[in-house]
Amino acid sequence: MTDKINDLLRRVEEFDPRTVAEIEDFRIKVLGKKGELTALMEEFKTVPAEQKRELGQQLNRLKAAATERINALRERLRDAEAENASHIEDMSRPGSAEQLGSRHPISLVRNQIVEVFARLGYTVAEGPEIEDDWHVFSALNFPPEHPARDMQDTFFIEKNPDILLRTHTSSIQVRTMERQKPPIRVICPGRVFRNEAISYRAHCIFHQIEGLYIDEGVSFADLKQSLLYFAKEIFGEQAVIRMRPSYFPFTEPSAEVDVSCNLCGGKGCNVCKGTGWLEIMGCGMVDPNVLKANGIDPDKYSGFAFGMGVERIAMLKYGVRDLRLYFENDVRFLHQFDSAL
Ligand code: 2U9
Repeated sequence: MTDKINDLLRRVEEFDPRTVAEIEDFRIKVLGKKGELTALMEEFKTVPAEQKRELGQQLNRLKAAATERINALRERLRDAEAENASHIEDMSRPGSAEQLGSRHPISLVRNQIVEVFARLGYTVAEGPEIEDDWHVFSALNFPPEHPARDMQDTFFIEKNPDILLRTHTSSIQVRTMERQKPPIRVICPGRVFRNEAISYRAHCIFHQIEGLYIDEGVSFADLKQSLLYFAKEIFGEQAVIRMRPSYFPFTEPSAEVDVSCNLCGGKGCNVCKGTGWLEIMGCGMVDPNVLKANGIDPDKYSGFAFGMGVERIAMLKYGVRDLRLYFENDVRFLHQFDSAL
């Protein structure tokens, strides 16, 4: 009987099927109800008691080896057959296109704005989103009772009200002045946080780009010409700008900047609310108090600064009516900007 067991074991080990069906035939022939192993089991019942232990172990080993080999062969062939099947499918079928991602419109516009100022000699600076009172308010000439310092407007860290989420990227310029002597020419993009109700025109998180230029003899005319260049680069050669007097704690004099409405060419439409102008940013000459607070002599140096919301510029450039679309990340919205730039 040992010879029969060894013979079957050898055939199991040498079994080399080409198809899954061949394996199934072999399985039935060896392990099936009328198979060779079942026959050996029957024969085992008739062997003398003193041989039972040894032959029983041999039969168990044979059964385990046959089951294991059949399962392993079946798995290997199934994988191979599945692979072959996919190769012999309709060869003329078009391939499946890779789903390409696209840059977020806010990144596109941010990069474009940064590039415009890079051409004017500005370098990019970045800074922390979690800031302290000095870099966001005090160094920028905000009086102690200014409303921006209020819990209503700014996210403070509860345990330490000196720590807060920056409400503007001006803190980056303050940090630049700590590191660098004039001439300074930096462009500062980043996320900012304000405690505001979310609507079609406001969000508690948005993106700003601010610029700062400090040197001897920097004038308001330099500011005006730089911003006109910016407007033409972003909104087109036909764009013109106008400035309206305004107020910010960190600049004096200060102005709000409008660009001529792209849609109606300045005639007046529903986007520009009949005025022919769209507000794009704020700016001004850096307040001497700010220069002084940051260790720069206001009698020797002067400078200008400007700030804009990237979402707003992107809305005006692409005619997006609801700012919340930028945060929802619906691919049907995002993919429209694939080839926009
Ligand atoms: C320093 C000195 C001056 C940055 C400036 C503005 C005007 C401005 C707003 C536009 C829309 C912010 O996103 S917004 O809400 N910004 O109007 N920002 S001047 O002035 C600075 C910055 C840093 C040291």
